[in-house]
Amino acid sequence: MVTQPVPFVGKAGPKDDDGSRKGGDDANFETGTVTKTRPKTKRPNLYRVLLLNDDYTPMEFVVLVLQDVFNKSREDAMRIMLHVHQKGVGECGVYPYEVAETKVTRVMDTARKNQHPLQCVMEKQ
Ligand code: TYC
Repeated sequence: MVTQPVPFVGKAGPKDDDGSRKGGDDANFETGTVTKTRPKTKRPNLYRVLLLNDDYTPMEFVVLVLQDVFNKSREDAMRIMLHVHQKGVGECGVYPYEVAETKVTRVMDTARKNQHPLQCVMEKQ
């Protein structure tokens, strides 16, 4: 685990389940400095995966892709497909970079194999 020293700022910061403050106090008696050490957690950048409308891909194919690649229920898949059909673009989900990239690739690969022009893109949220 990577840790980073953070200035001790009194009664602030996140609590553990038992209500106590996270991390222990690390006193440096040479400098008289008190720091807290906490695990360095990074929130991943998130990406929206979008489907684009076209005039040729069958509705049923789009619904099956949404169920298979994005784990949507039949009802949600139908709703998203109709939204894309009517508005031109729609969100299938929001994921960390590599997950989003894999889903885009799966959609594009299955569309190409079935000779449909369906387009799927990702954008930073
Ligand atoms: N517009 C297509 C049709 O009428 C259906 C469709 C929906 C295509 C969503 C792509 O992302 C899409 N057959």
